[in-house]
Amino acid sequence: MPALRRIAVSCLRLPGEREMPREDQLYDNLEKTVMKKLLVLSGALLMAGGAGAIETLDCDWEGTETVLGMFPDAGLTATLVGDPIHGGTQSLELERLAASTPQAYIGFVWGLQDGDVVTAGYWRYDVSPDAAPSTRIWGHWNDDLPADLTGYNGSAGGNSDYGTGEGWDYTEYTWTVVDGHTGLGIEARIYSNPGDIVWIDDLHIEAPDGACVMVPGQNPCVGVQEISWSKMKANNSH
Ligand SMILES: [Ca+2]
Repeated sequence: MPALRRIAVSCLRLPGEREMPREDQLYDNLEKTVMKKLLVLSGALLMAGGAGAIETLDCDWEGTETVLGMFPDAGLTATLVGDPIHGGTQSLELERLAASTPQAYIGFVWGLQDGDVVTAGYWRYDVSPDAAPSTRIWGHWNDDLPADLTGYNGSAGGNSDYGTGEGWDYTEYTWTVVDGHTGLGIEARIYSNPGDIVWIDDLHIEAPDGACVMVPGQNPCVGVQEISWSKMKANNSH
């Protein structure tokens, strides 16, 4: 039990008591070598952790922006209201106008690659258990982001749960990027009939470090917001 013996000797020896015996010196050197290797290993693990880091962006609808777009055009109305609210003083009210399921675009993430993981969720207010109105979080691929907010490269799936219908509940979904897609559009869908109204609040998005995330009123990717807004307006005008 050399390690135990080493510790015992170390604890018993007083400073300046005597020269360290040769055997103890060997153990001491070995200890230092092991510690150095552990430090290098932990540094490597930290760097690996850094590569897997995430960035987050939230939208609480406390400003003036509502949604980033929609499908189909004029398929819904999006309004900031003071009741009901999950947090702050405003939430987003979505009213379904279209017969086919309208999708409010509430977030965009781009700069993605295969294997990347994006998680998004929001609070929804629903007081009709097992019946419409309801909202679900869904996603679609848009590989033309950020230039074209209306781009569509297929459904990315979403959370099929309609919620409990007993007030506020949090719904979320995690997408894993496949098939070379580079951008994801995050939607709030409204079910099931024209005139149905739902409320959502406190959107939270988690994306891989280095990806760009955009929500209503916020686009930290410098210089992109104006291009995107003007492009969206151009697309919505025809
Ligand atoms: Ca709010």
